Amino acid sequence: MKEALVIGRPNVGKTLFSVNFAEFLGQRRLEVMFRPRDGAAYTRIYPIGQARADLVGEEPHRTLGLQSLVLNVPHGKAVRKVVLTDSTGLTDDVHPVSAVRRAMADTLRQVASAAFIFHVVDPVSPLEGVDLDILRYGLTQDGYAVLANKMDLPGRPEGLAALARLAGPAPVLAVSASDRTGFREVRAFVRRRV
Ligand SMILES: Nc1nc2c(ncn2[C@@H]2O[C@H](COP(=O)(O)OP(=O)(O)OP(=O)(O)O)[C@@H](O)[C@H]2O)c(=O)[nH]1
Ligand SMILES: [Mg+2]
Repeated sequence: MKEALVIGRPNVGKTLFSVNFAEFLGQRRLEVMFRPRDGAAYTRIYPIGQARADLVGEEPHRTLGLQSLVLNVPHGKAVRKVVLTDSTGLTDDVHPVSAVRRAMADTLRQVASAAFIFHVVDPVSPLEGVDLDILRYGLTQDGYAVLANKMDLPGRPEGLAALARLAGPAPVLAVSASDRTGFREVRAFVRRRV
């Protein structure tokens, strides 16, 4: 199965996007595989609302390890399965908590094997630091797209043009993980490449 890695800074909406995009593709419950570094992988099954309540958070670094679920992507009359892997947010500074540092290393390790990279950003501020590093790598990959998230909030649509200029020729998809703006475009992006 091809893997789509959801990557970006903490708190930009990676997890809310992952859960709501799975729901958008028809999932009513989620089987989430947690892949801790120091232990065996394990799976939990969530009704979709419970996944949002348990996995999404207002504090940065709510996600502390790789979390995978299977997406059903329509492809003609068939369905193709893609593993969507949500990850720990990346920061520029060395984080004081070792569990966070290790989880960030897991995120980076996953980059090389991903067929798709969804680089989630909050366009309220210009890209810098680690976001530019991800972008530079992404520009070498066909399955790379920037998801400019939180479009439902003030200030985001205004940042879009500058972001598209900076990221070009990589696609920049304007989305709201919260109200599902742009999800059809994300689905079309995946569908063309599965
Ligand atoms: N209004 C709005 N809020 C959003 C959107 N996406 C995420 N949020 C909120 O932003 C906060 C962070 O969302 P998460 O999905 O947990 O962010 P994350 O990138 O997974 O964060 P970490 O796991 O900590 O790296 C939560 O309070 C979400 O409800 C969006 O598109 N619109
Ligand atoms: Mg998260």
